[in-house]
Amino acid sequence: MKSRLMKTTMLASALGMTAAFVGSAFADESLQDVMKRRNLTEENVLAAAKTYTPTGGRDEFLSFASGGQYGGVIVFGIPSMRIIKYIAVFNREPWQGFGYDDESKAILASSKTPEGKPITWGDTHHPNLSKTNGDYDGQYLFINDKSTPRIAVIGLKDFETRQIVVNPILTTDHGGAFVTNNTEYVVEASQYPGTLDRKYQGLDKFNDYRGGITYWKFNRQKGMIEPENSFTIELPPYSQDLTSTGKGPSNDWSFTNSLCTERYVGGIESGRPPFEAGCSAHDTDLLHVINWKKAEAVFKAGKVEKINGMAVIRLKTAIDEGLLYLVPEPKSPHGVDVSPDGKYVVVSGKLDTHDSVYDFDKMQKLIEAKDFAGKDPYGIPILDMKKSLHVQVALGLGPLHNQFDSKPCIVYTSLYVDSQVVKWNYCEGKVLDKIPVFYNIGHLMTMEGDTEHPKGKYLVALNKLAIDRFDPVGPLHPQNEELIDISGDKMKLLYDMPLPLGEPHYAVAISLDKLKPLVRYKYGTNSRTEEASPFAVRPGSEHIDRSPGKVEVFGTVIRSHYNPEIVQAQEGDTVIYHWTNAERAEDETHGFAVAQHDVQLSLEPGKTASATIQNVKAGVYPYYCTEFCSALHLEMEGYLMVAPKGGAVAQPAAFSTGQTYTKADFDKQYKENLDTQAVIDSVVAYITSVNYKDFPTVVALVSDATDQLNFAKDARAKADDFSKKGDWQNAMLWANQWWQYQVKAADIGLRAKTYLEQNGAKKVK
Ligand code: CUK
Ligand code: CUA
Repeated sequence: MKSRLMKTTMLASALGMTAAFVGSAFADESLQDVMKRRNLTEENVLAAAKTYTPTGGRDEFLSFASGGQYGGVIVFGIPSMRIIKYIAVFNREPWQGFGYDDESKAILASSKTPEGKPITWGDTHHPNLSKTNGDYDGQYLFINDKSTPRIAVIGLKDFETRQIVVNPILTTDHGGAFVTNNTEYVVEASQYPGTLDRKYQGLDKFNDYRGGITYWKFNRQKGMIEPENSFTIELPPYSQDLTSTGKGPSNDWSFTNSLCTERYVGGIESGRPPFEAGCSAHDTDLLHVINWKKAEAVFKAGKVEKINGMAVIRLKTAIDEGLLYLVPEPKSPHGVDVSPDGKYVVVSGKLDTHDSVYDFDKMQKLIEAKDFAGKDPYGIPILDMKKSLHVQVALGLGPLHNQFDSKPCIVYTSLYVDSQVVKWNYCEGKVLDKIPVFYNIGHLMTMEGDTEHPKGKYLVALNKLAIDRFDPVGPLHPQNEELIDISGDKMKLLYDMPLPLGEPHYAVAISLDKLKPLVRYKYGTNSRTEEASPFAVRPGSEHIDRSPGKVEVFGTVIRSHYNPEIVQAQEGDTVIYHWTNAERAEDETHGFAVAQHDVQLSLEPGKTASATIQNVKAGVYPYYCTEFCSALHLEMEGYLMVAPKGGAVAQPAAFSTGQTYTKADFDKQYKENLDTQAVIDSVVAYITSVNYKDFPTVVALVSDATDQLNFAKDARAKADDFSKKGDWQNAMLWANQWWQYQVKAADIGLRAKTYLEQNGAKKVK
């Protein structure tokens, strides 16, 4: 044991020497020297200082970006632009065990298509946060999958996906996930028209195809969408696009635009002009103006038709009940965004150089007076565009998306073709500033910029192309997310962040102080449902249940062993492992992989997760921990032993290290353990001499160290017992195990001591 410690010390000093040697080239430079050597301007250095976060520092905001084809969500900090987490949603993600443990497999299984097809990816576009009175509350995140019309619910206690609902009547969705002001509904609008019953119907009947907008009822207490309390409004086959929900005076309304009211069907292979030609033929498309509060009442009154189990308000009902209107919008529009005060609806026409600002009050008056400019082919009343508009402002080429500032009347719009962000005043219709971005920006995001109280400060440009911005890595480039300072009159570019996993579309950012994530799970939690797992066991009550054809393991993991470590089975058995991580220490995650099997669990402190292996083949399969959790991580292992059918199950041979221990060996180890205890006692004396109870982080560390010391006490008692019997072999083993627990306790104790010293702990009497 001693030699192992000495080796470590030698290694550390060797590394220290190497680092000093390599670093001497510019370790002594001044700031001016560095600026000169790296060719940095003062502005560069200022930008760096605005984003740099010293070790242990925190961000002001946390951002959730959709991952596009990655199928999940990307979490990064602002202003540091450090990626903090990838959240698996519609995709399998082995690091988090998502789609690998039985608990999350159940979530992915529930997200099959109505026809029963399992899908292991998603095309995520629009994340949105739960809101209370129009502002983010930090409880839940929602996101859509465009490719298979689905909405996912992510809990922000542990940043994990907890539910996926599948839309049974739409072909695709794009105008989701948007959230009403008190998270009553999560909105999902279709994109490409289809048949609501999902049956075949020829393209000659395209005008009979339909779109729809689904209002998924969210139960905040359960943290779940309730499909039985959700409904869809049938819409014409106009290729609905983005949606924005109302605020303040427009609270009860939602707005969904459309990109192909031409209802054009391409067919380039048979000589027809392509979709893009026909779908951009008209100068205007149509914005859907929907009273969802009224629709809810219509749904509750039962004026719906069930299609594939979904309650549908048919078009005719929607028209008769006065909950659906249209207003022309130029031209092949994309972004639609309701202003923070809820009075204006800002629409970007991709093929128009203008943004159009609609006045909600004017539209209401037209609706009340039944002052319509006409009807569409499906009988939906159309409001007059001019009479509905507040102002139109020429911004540049390819306006896409809009986000609001904390300053009144200020909005930012992305210009895809121009590769610019434009800052303008939507009350007065004035352009204020423009900044180039690299390149071809899609969405943009300001802090809490789609709520009733945007926070301003920063803007992130979510650029579609990076081209020459980063170190080349082949034809597939990362995306380029650019951080822009918007606190002054002029926008200032601060930072380029390469994002090399999927393509974010929209992103949302929330003040860090609104989030209250867990440090550890309550002991034995199924993290995917946040409920107590029926498979959790406490240390000391681990067991293996056997029945014909089945071996079920109820085990625990703690540094650095599994209990049980040897599992015997027979060929053809189903083997089920349930592991509970008995650690309480922050960040002490263990993994669980079974060699040559598709099994990889992530076991965070307190979590219970399961893995089922069906029809095991005869063989020797080590299982091991996949997180480097302690000095003896590599020894955190076990064996799944699968005997051939009818073959005998052999027990491990009697213990032998190939060395016979003597009393002298044992006494030597015993003394070392007592010396180690003296070191631990001195650390404990320091900790208890200061006001450690004022530091929750330290309190948690102390409780974990106390656990380890109790385990050490048990091991010491066993060592004592065996030594009394003169069984030096077992006595020595338990003395070693005692020392293992001591080392863990010492490690935690020293971490607590460092924390206290760095955070100004004070002596107590
Ligand atoms: S969309 Cu991709 S840039 Cu799906 Cu909101 Cu506009
Ligand atoms: Cu547990 Cu490595």
